[in-house]
Amino acid sequence: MNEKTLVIIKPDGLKNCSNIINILYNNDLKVTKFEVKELDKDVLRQHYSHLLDRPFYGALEEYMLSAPVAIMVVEGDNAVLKLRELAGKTDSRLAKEGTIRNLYGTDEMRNAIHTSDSNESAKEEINRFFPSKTKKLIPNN
Ligand code: IDP
Ligand code: MG
Repeated sequence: MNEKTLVIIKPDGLKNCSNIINILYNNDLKVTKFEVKELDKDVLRQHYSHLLDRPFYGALEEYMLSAPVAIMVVEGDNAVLKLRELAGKTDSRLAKEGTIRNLYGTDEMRNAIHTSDSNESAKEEINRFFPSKTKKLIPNN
């Protein structure tokens, strides 16, 4: 089934962005939206709301705001799960050989890439980072 997922090439991954995109295309996935920008504290707090009370959140925030990131919508058959597999385990040192985190990450925090963990979070994350124009026109009430 064709799916969309949200990928963030993290600050430490950006220098390998073209290699990472090659991996996606070699796995029958394509990039349909792409933006390079610096994140801010507010959007990061939303994105990592499940980690706010963890002791490492401060370090994670510092890392994620340390340099620009590339935010992408990636599409293809089974894209959500495929990306999780291509990314590898959260801790880059434990990620399988050939996965993006194994190739380009360093440890449990600096792991080169974020990918949505379900279809539901993919939808939420895509809306967060690429809000649709029509949505913006609807006034708050
Ligand atoms: P995921 O990115 O594999 O889905 P999550 O548990 O959702 O993993 O964590 C989000 C991000 O927070 C990770 O990708 C990593 O950058 C960071 N992180 C997770 N666990 C730790 C930790 O124990 N120490 C430092 N950073 C962590
Ligand atoms: Mg996660």
